[in-house]
Amino acid sequence: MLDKVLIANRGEIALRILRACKELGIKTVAVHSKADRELMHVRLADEAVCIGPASSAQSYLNIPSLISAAEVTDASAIHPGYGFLSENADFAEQVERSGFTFIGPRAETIRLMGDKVSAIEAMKKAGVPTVPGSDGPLGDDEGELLATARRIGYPVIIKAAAGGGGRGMRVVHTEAHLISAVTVTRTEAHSAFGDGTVYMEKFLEKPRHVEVQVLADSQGNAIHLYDRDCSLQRRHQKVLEEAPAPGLDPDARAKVLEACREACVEIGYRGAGTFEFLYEDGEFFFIEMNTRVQVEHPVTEMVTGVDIVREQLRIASGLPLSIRQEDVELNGHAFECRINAEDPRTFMPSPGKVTLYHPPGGLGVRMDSHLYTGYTVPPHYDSLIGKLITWGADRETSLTRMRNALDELLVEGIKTNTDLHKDLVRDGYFQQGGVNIHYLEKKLAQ
Ligand code: MV4
Repeated sequence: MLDKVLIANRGEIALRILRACKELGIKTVAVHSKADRELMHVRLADEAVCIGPASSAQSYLNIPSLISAAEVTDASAIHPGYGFLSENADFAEQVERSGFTFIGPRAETIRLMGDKVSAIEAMKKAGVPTVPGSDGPLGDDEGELLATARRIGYPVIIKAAAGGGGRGMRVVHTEAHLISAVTVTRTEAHSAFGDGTVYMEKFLEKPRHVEVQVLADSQGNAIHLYDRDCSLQRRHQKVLEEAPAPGLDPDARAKVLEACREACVEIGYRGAGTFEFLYEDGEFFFIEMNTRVQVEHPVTEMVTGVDIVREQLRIASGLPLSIRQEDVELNGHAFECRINAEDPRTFMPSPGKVTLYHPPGGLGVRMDSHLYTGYTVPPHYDSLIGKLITWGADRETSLTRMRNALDELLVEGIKTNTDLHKDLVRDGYFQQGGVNIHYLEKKLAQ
């Protein structure tokens, strides 16, 4: 087992990783910016190193600082968490070249999935269903572009290969707008990502966002941990997630879960990963793969009993997965509400001092948060201050627990989106299950 892990992140996920390390008897190093001295995991870690000023670019994204911190503390591995450098192949490579273990997939796998065109190609080859689209990157020939779009059928969407997570996309409804859309998306992609490669897909108008959690060890074993529905989002930021995804077509679901598992084996995947799909009219369409632990991983943990961060640490230690696919049992239903420090009307970040923090409790209630009364939420980072997760034997029980837990949650001194969640968990359409990716923004517009 790894001896000492440096946690290259902050906030709730740093605390989540610290807890998993402690359970496994792994020593911990917290790294923090000057603005993050008061973080809960910094207090709880065996060692703490200040890695730079408040700005992320000079601290949590500063590769030389992080590697120096690993050197001075003699850490054996680095856990990147989510966001920041978690999907940066160069970082993974430099960590490994400096003699540390990167807790995640191989750098080449991160690179393969970071390029959406190569990710789709790899998945197609491995038998994962993809969106009808261009076979690879788009060229410059206008006649070919028009022919490709005509074959796919309008509407189509032009996406940047280096994009993902909603960045660098453009929907085209008619032939008249195709060429300019390709040109503009290409130019934007070039300036935003330094890579003007673009591709084309059929634009699905009312899909759900359904994703599949996987784990793979370095012995060539891979398992899936079923699915999550993350359709409730605003501006590509997920708001409320659940596991399993409700009301999926059973046959299509069984096939896609097994296809994801097999794809992991085929591409030699290692670590935790997520296959992102659009789900429409009973069909799954792969769009992207995430090579990190995700914010919403707890809902999967609650319905499978598998500790995903613990498995990441075991895999990085060279140990096999602690569970076989036949032994993964889906049990009950879980929801996660992302609690953000933000203005409920404008969604602008609302940092400041927390004058009272009272987390909810009880059976089937989990609060993953670094908050405490007296903590000051700094203005420099993401506004996520906690994740409220509930479990129940069925969806309705889990949702009832979430309603009650939200009523118990007290965060005073700063503005939060708790009222939005209280409204959502009482929304009739949401209660039925299976709303599409546009539902929340439509509801908010009313
Ligand atoms: C799409 C799509 C419809 N058709 N691709 C946005 C984020 C990025 N991961 C992919 N996205 C989309 N790709 C095709 N072919 C609609 C979206 C999309 C979306 C997807 C998932 C969750 C929320 C979304 C919100 C708007 C658009």
